Amino acid sequence: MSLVGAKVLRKEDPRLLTGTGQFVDDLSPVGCTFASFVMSSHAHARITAIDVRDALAIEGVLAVYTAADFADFPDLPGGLPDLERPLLARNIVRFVGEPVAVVVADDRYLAADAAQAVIIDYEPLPAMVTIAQATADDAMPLHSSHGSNVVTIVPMLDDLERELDRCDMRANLHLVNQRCVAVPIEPVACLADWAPGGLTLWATVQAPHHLRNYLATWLDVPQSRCRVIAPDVGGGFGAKIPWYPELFAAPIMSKWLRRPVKFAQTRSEAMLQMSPGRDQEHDLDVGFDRDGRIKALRVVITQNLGAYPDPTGLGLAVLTSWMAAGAYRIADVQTSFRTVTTNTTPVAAYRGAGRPEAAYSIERLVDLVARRTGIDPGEVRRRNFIPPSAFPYETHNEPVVYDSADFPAALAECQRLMDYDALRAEQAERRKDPLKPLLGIGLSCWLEIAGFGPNGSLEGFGHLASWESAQVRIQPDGSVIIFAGSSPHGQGHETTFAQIAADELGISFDRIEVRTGDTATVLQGIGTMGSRGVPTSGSAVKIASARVLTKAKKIAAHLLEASEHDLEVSNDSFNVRGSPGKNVSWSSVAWSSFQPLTLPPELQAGSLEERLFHESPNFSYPSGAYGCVVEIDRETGDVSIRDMVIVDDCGTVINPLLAEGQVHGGVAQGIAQALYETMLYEPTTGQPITANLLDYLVPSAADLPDYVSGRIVTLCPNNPLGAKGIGESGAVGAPPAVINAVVDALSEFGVEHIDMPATPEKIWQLMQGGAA
Ligand code: MCN
Repeated sequence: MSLVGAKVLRKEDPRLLTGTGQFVDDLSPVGCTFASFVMSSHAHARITAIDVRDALAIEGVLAVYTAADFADFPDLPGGLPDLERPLLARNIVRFVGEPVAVVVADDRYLAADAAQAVIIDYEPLPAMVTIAQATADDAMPLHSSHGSNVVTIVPMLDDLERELDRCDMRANLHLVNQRCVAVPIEPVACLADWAPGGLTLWATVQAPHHLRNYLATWLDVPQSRCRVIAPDVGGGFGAKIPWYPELFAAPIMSKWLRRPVKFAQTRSEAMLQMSPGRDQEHDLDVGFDRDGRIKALRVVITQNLGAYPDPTGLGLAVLTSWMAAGAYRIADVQTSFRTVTTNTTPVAAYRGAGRPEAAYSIERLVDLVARRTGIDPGEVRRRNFIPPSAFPYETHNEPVVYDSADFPAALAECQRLMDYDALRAEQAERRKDPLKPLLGIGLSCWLEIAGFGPNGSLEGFGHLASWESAQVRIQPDGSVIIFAGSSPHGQGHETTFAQIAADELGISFDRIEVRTGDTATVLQGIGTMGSRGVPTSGSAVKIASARVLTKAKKIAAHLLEASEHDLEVSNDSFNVRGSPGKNVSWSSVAWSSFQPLTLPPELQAGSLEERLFHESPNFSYPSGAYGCVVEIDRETGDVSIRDMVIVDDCGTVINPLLAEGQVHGGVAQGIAQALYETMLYEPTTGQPITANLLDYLVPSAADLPDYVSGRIVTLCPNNPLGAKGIGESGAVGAPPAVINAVVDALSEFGVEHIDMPATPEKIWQLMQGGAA
């Protein structure tokens, strides 16, 4: 039986569910010290004095450092010239939470107390937290050497006015895709141990090799003496790709103090320091005919980057502009974008990273077209879909060629599962009774770009390369170790990659172990982001396993005195086809592979091992159709989701249990963005308003509905698995489905749009006739 496609339970769960996983903060080597960073309390201010004397006087405090102590080290690598992020703020602080000083003490509580005793004098400067403030004519540049808060501008080639005007109708929308924070269960943590043999850094990162490569250069040590380990990592959602100052400061402090230095962010610190995502504004114009056919689309994107441009933050608007037209064939599409610095935490990738923003805008626009033409939203989608026969489909942007999809089939399946027509009939009935809650039905036929793999796809996001590596090694007893370059933080790679290898090698799943995340054992790797684990690392595992099997068959054939072409492999052994009982076990073949006297002449000892770098010719483009049914309380504006139907297409599914889990998590985050979460700043002081989990509303399981899942499969032609990524799908597809449902419910009040999160207060105001 094939394991690819089977609901295999996760290998990693027994250790994680019994508390025997190993996270950074579980490690406490002898002599371990703790670092606590003093955070800026101002959004924008000049530092006029720092007094560390009281902090240093506390017993158990080993050192207090400020920017002056790190003067010999460059700013964090990967930044833009003139806009680099310093390790600790130098002269000016640019967001609340920016590290200004660091205390190292014998114990974490002492360190935290001593951090409070560091006295910093500030001279406040004007704070700019919104795009409008930062781009105002009289706005003070955050980085005087750059001279403007606008960092990059990519203009459109044509303003499309003629094409928009030629249409029967046109509409425009200004959409805000609000700032959300990632809130992984485990905040950022690191433990640096600079021993005589070199540096070991355990860190909560999604791309350990990437960090190792830059950290070694930055520290001016050979990579062989700089080991980065990502042990068990409790989620990241993109926010553990960026480099944080703590990851660079801890190794230096360990070297200076000759002791291990640990930093483990508190939740309050994480809310201020971990990079948030989204924070885009879109000005959208759409031209369409009376029959609902969309002819022209203009998308103007502005990205709030926060105080320092992060390499992944800079890439977000690129991805949004690539995916602007979504699942639709639109003759004329033009996009432009600019990126802007503000006095807020630096923005970076957050689950979906640029694609949820695109999906939200196009799916809101399609609903607006439906509304203006009076045609059902499902029907408008059907009339505009790229037909299945048009794939591979070249989009308005040259590098973006959609691989495969069947949008009409996904929508039909979604509507079937929702019982769409019955819902519309129920809605019509419901509207006759003003005492009943409002009923809203929302659709989202989303499409995203995943499987970051083709050359050039990650190079723009902080000088990463785009290949991914796998090394498959058969041990002398026939068990297997796979070293995978993609380092997980909750996705279940140990299980997924073992399933792929088990099928390819014919070795039992239980005899295959997957190792990740340690630069000393996994020779090279890129990382887990852009839903690339399965399409890139998974493909590498498959190809490497196949190559190992080819060699193993030669050994088996030699031992059996048979032709390798007559061998089939199953149940941990090689069997001669048509000769029952003539077989040799995998473990015998493995043992032979280390015994030169038993090998065929063309093979040497230890040859059952393959290491390869897989490069994909193109991305994968997962898609799906989501349907949401909401009820809204007429008195309070409270929204409850009655049904959430999710139909995904990720090509070949490796493990339906895990794939569904991925989607459930992503949909939860999508619902959270639509209804609950927003990172708000006070506009004049730049003080964060929602910087703790009382004010920042992460929903609990009780706030979320049960999901009804469906699936269609269009294979990805760009990798040998036929698989598309699925890790971000839910976060891409859910927000428009939910908001379309909320707007649909409110349509009887003439409402055409509501910004996320659709809080009861906003909804209530709209029901009273307030502005959208
Ligand atoms: N899978 C599958 N079949 C496919 C694709 C995926 O069965 N065709 C399953 C596999 O079990 C695989 C998992 O889904 O291990 C995710 O695979 P993939 O879509 O390739 O994504 P990555 O492994 O590259 O994971 C990255 C992606 C991203 S970008 C974010 S953000 C994210 C996510 O995955 N953050 C997560 N999922 C997360 N899950 C958890 N628990 N925590 C996070 O922080």
